[in-house]
Amino acid sequence: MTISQTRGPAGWTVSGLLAEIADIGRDDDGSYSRFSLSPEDRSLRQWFISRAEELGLEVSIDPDANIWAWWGPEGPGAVLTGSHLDSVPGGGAYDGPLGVASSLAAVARLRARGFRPSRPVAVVMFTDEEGAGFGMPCLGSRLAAGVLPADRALELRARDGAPLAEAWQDAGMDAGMDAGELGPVEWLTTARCFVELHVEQGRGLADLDAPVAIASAVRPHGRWRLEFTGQGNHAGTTLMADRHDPVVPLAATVLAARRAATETSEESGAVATVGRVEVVPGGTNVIASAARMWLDCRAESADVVHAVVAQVEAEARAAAHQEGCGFELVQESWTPRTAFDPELKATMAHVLGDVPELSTGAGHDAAVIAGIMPTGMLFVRNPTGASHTPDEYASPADCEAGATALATILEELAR
Ligand code: HGY
Ligand code: MN
Ligand code: MN
Repeated sequence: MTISQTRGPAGWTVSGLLAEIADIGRDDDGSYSRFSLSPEDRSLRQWFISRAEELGLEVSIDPDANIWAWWGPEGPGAVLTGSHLDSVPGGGAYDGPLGVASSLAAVARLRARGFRPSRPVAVVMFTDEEGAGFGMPCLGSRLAAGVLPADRALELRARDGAPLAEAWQDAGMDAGMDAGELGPVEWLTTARCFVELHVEQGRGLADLDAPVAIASAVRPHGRWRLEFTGQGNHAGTTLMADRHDPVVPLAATVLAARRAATETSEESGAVATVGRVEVVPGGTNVIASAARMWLDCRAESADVVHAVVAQVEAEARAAAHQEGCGFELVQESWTPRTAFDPELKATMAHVLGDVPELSTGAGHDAAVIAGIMPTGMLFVRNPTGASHTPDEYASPADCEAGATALATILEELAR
């Protein structure tokens, strides 16, 4: 069955594909919450599998719950493309899905024009790139690349507290996902390369007035959990002098993070964010017994990230001590600075002609996969420059320009 019998190449527009999933996981404010292996994510996974099969691709799910759609037999020397479908809480419509939809549209174009790859091509949908499902960003790609040990992954819990293995069990996806087999995907090290298309998460292309860019590098970044423990008590009967309120050092630490990054951000590009806070037990009339916050810190250089985090940790420890509270800092994830493969970048630049090159402060599965094979990225213009918010946007014309560029690159790499 050729694709033209089902919907023809025109039916495989990026906007058309994105429109098919537009209602999945959409919140009232138009943002998206699609956490890995949640019911919303399972609907997205089914969508991806059905579209890939409609394209005549052979679908398999690896033990890390990544889904691979093969054009040609699974085998060595494969050209890989794809991205993720999961989102942050309140995220946008394009971060991840644009890459997956563009990969499907690019393969549809190549098939429609009769291209026959001389090597296997696969489109991948990676598990929990945002880490909003199980607390580890790029969970699926880190496991598949062998940079996250299976036993560390098995310690992770879903948002509802369920152990990861249980969530795998309950996901009810087709055979292949087995938490008991979590770990490196052997054939991955034999692949030729990986190219990920992604909506730009900044205004670089808008300012350059260009639809597509090639990525040069991903800046180093990491996540730390800071736990403050105190003395829970009654809000009305506990004198101020008798309190050990963990929310107080937490609040001081949020301000310390802001200060530490701002002090150096001009020259170092340092950014520090506290976007998630938990107070236990969380009663209006209850002095908390514990409070935890997550720090996301990034900069041009890893040294600066570590210096900012060290300063925040010192101030957190001092504030906790002053309030008679306990304190612990745990690093939850780290991605070193990733410069994409120069040769692959040159090939991409050669086939695309003169497109700009941009680095990014956003993390991607591509930054993980770059550790085990030549990897490149394509960015598509986002005129708002906003991301991880419903304001994230890419015009239909730019989406098509991205898919065309990706198809050209895949044809060159797989010829
Ligand atoms: O956090 C990031 O930079 C990416 O969106 N996961
Ligand atoms: Mn993201
Ligand atoms: Mn992303």
